[in-house]
Amino acid sequence: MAEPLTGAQILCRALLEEGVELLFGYPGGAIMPFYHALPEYPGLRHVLVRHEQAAAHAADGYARASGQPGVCVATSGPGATNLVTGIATAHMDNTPLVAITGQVPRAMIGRDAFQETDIIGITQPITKHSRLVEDVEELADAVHEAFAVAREGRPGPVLLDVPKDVQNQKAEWGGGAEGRNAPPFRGSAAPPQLQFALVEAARLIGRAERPLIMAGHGIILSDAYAELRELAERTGIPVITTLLGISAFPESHPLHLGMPGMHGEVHVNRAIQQADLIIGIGLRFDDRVTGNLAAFARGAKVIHIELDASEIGKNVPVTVGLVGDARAILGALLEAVERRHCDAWRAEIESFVRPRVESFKGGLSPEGILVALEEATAGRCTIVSDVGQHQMWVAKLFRYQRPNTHITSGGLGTMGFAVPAAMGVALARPNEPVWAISGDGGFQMNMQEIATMVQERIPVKMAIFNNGYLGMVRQWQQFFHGRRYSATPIWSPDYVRFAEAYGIPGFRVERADQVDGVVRAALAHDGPALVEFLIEQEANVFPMIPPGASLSEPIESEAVTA
Ligand SMILES: Cc1ncc(C[n+]2csc(CCOP(=O)(O)OP(=O)(O)O)c2C)c(N)n1
Repeated sequence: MAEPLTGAQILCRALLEEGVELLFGYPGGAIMPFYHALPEYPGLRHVLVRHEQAAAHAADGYARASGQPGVCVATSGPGATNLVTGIATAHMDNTPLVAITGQVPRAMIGRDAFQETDIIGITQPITKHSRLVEDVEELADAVHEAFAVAREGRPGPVLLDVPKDVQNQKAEWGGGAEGRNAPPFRGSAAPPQLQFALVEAARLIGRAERPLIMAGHGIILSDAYAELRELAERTGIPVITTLLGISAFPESHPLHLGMPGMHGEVHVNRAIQQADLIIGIGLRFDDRVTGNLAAFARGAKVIHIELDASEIGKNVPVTVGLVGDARAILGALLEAVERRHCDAWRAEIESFVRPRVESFKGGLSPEGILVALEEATAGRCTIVSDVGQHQMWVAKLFRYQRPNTHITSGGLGTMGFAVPAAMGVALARPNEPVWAISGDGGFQMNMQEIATMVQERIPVKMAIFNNGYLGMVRQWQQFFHGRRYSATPIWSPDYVRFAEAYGIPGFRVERADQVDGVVRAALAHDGPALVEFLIEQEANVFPMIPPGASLSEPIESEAVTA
């Protein structure tokens, strides 16, 4: 006979049935029954964060690194609203996430009860689905539905709002979520009706003189590395990786070109502008990639491979749209594509390459730091970056060789993401170092999470690129606001003493000759460690496409503002 359980117990069991092992959360009044039940389920490890935003980012990092949905938990009202930035971040970058919030008891909903917010209403535009669980009888199914929706198709966040009295309500446990543990991030195989489009795409690929592949996050989400590589090698077509596509293709490969868009390399953007065919795979051609749309790749036909049909033709006109899972579509496309090469076109692109503009006048350069990191780890690490100038340096200067080893908030551009997300990544990847690289601004947004790392023994290595400014905004002020540095100089605490206060090693690096030793010392420490790099204050990220300009109009040096 089925045993009666409380809603809270049913919630825990349903999570276990979904294969959940890890939750990031923070308790409070409306979620207390759930926290009361939790110790009865030791298979569910709970990581107590210091701010609910960090719970959502940590769950996001865990999901991106493991391929399994991340789970975060918060109480009603302020706990739930603190999750919002993390949920929106996951939504923009298609991370499967299940957020569970406590809600005031059903009878009090709509009465402005203590800590009541309409979190369903708030999160509807930033989730795939948000659901108020109105009765304990619905709870197990609601959990299974949440995981299915978070995983299926284009992944994303789902929120379950569970009133406190539903958590206390009793019901008989029926269990049984058979068949719901579907493998993550997989689409279905290309259906036969795509055949015509595949033939047309293969014909365009065979005939193009200046073709390019633009690989986005979809390659990582669908695990299509091998297929992408095969397509590139069979055709000789150079591969561009977008910010979220970084690490979808080995950077040492002779066909890898680099990153496109606002801070993309000049030769990459020029190649786009001269291309006669762009094969876009698992990307949405967002404005940071295309620059001024009207002037984007005017001479190119576009083949767009995308899981989400609504993306096809949303931003750029598409000649052939192939809707489906990138891996399945590429597999089918490979059957139709013939071997060719693109030697003349590659030589032409090679002639576009410019020497890297270093805006460092002898100070500590990000390039030196990232090279040291690469050497000290032999490339075996995952890097989680925050948002700003350092994010662009981390994207462009580390040579990613292994799949899915670069993690960042690409779509929402959420400062404060790196430190908590890296906790989730480190728990998903216990056998390799995980570095969170932040600016001095973004680091201060979630640096409280060091306490979580210490309490939970999460060995994240944290690097702060300290330039004393909200650097990326300062750069825009320098170029587009006549150097009026309004609200961008930012004070920091003494990070070495700050680390000490948390009982972790802290290092300050001021000169290039200290970099290597400190990086190795931080890596050698068995636990979290903090390294502050004092980089040049007014260094800029080049090249830069001014807002509204086309990819053909890069700013390549300081000369413009001199
Ligand atoms: C939560 C949030 N607030 C504001 C911004 C706008 N913003 C983008 S980059 C940036 C500056 C980042 O400064 P810092 O963290 O010091 O990194 P740096 O650019 O100096 O490398 C700001 C304020 C943002 N992206 N996210």
